[in-house]
Amino acid sequence: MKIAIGLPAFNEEKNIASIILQLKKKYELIIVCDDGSSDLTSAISEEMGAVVVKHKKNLGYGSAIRSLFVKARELECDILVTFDSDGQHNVLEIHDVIEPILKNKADIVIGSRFLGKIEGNIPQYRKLGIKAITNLVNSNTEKKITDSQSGFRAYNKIVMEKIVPSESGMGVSTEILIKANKIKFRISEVPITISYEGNMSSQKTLSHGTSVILSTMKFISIEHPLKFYGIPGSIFLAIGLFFVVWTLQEFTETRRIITNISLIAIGSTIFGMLLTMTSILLYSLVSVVRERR
Ligand SMILES: Nc1nc2c(ncn2[C@@H]2O[C@H](COP(=O)(O)OP(=O)(O)O)[C@@H](O)[C@H]2O)c(=O)[nH]1
Ligand SMILES: [Mg+2]
Repeated sequence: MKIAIGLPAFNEEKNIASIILQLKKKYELIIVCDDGSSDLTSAISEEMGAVVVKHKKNLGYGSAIRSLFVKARELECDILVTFDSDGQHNVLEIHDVIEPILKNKADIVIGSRFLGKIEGNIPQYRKLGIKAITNLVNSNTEKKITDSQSGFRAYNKIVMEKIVPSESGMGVSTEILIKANKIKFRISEVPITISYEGNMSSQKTLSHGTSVILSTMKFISIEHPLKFYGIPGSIFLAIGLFFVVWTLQEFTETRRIITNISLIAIGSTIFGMLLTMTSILLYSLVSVVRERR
């Protein structure tokens, strides 16, 4: 089994050397994706014997994951482990994360922070955000998981061949899970410890969170357009219809049109029609695209 450890890295000159040093003791192949860092991240990584994929500009975490997939495939790896390069993960736990794949019990393994131990303080809002996103993902996948946002994961060869990540940002983590669910890949979780000691967590939590939620909704809406747009569409149409009938009834009785009620009738009907049309259009579009693949 050829195992690659893939490190997405953006300006990690402070941490990357010690991580590669620890990794090198156990794993031969380390792939670093330097995502347009302005510091010595790639120089240090090359010096320490890692394979380095460089992006000229900062393209985002998802683009880095994609480049790691491409490189690992090119090097014909059997397993790719993605591992954060900021020192929050524990090298000794890679063993646990790849084990289900080695035993052929899973295709994707997620190292879950919520099954394991959290060292230091994970900000509360952040925890809530991760849980909310995970619930959103779970509502659309068969396998229920606890940590959809963990960057510590292992993928087997078939996953690397079948899934091409397209999200450039942090949304990639949910994108992969939603796509994996569709192809019926086996996903399992193992506990990992995560360190929030020191200032290791990124500052951009709110914009990260929003972009992850938006991209998750995008993938879910593409997977289930009828459910996602069709059901709300029908609800608005039903409400619209109810108010239309009400308006007409009032009109026949009093010969007057009550503005509020008729406005709700019109608004809700139009909105319902838009949503219903969106669901049908998207459904047909997705079917056509699928047939062509
Ligand atoms: N390629 C790439 N990696 C990034 C970017 N931002 C963060 N990372 C890496 O992704 C990993 C996790 O990022 P981090 O900001 O620590 O997320 P957190 O652990 O969820 O707070 C680290 O290894 C970072 O170096 C980015 O813009 N591009
Ligand atoms: Mg981090």
